[in-house]
Amino acid sequence: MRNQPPTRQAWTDVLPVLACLLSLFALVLSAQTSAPRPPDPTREKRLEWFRDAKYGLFIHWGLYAIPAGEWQGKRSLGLGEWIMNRSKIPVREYEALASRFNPIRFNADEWVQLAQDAGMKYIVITSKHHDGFAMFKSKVSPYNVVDATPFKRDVLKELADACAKRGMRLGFYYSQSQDWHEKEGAGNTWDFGPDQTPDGKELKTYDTYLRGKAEPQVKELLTGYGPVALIWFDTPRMMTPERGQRFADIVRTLQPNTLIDGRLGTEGDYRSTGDNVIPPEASTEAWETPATINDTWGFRKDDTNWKSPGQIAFKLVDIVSKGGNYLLNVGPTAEGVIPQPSQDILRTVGRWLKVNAEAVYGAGASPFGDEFGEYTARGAKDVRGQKLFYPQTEWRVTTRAGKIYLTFFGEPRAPFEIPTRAYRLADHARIDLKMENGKTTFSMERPMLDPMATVVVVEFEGDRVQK
Ligand code: FHN
Repeated sequence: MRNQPPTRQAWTDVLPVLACLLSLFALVLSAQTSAPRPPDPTREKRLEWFRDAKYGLFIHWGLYAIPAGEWQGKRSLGLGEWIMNRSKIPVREYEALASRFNPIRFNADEWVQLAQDAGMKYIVITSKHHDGFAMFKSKVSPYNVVDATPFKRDVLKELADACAKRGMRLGFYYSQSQDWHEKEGAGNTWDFGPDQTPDGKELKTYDTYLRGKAEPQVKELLTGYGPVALIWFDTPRMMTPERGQRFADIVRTLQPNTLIDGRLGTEGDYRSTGDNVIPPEASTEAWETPATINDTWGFRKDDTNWKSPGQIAFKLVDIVSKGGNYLLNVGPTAEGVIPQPSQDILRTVGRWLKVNAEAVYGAGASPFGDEFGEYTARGAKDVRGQKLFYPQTEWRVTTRAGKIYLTFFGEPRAPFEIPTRAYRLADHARIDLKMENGKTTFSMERPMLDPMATVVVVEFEGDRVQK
């Protein structure tokens, strides 16, 4: 079907069976990932806004923004927020960064405004990353932004207020398992030795940390900042289902509508893919790809490997056409500024989204799938033993009742076969159709109206055309 969606007759035939196709996709995917979940109407209700939102802003911000990828004059490789681990910085030295944290240019309203300009529908910020430092006022540990820094302002509170004022949903990233500041938390092997023996026997009294810091801090997040859209747990090391359940119970008890991501260690509300991983196929299960705009999450001064607006727009539509959400990250500086290139990229995509919103927010997944690409016919596998997938990136399909959106990222090479009544979403210009060999086709006007991505809308029930 490459470059050839079904003809008009075929579409009317195909549409009633789309639901079947989608459930087939879901079956295939769930067979590959996890067992299908039993239907849960309460979870589905909680997920309603999330399924419509599609696009969120991830913010990784903490003390690591100060060294910004360099420790004692030496470049520290890896992710900016992992510097304490990568450079094996002792707790006593790393925590001294707190006395230098004074991001006087932080302005919560501006951050929320950026997310809105970018067309993002929710924000998720690191409330505590693996370094153990809380970006909120915590009674549980003085190692927090109010009690340990000259800044003395509760970053999360300011952001929560700005979000409430502007109608933006706010969620909190919380590293429940790794806490390199705490003797009994997971991950700090350079100060406190290994977490476990090679055969898995725990060497730390991990539950002391969980019950003494992580669980009470999650309670603080759920009681002091208004409605919390979601808690984004991460890297569930040593998180048995029982331990995970304790967090889930806290969330469900304090804020039953708060979503739990897929990295708690017990079942959450939706599936989180690997970092920057976009699955090759669609799924009806709710899912989200967390992704970097350059190569790091926390700010690194040497990372300028920005993805272009075109790449971001493609990934967003690709994800939406597979039924998922895109949580795209920025890493603010130690002064509290979101790097200008990140802002420019996000706003450029935001301008595209303003005119093409209909194809994205609340849109359904592709009923087809051929356009995603294909697995290698020779059965070659990658290093993880997964079958190699060759993605196609020319166009994607999203849907809404009575409409199919064909988003083109390049000029289609051959005339594109479609049913009649098609128009460009950005300016509602009718698409000229041709009859060729008994098929209705169109050729994209060249150059494309928007070279980044041009959306063609096909309305398949004639009477409903609103042009
Ligand atoms: O270790 C973290 C990493 O620093 C970052 O927070 C990402 C975001 O998805 N999560 C972990 C790695 O998967």
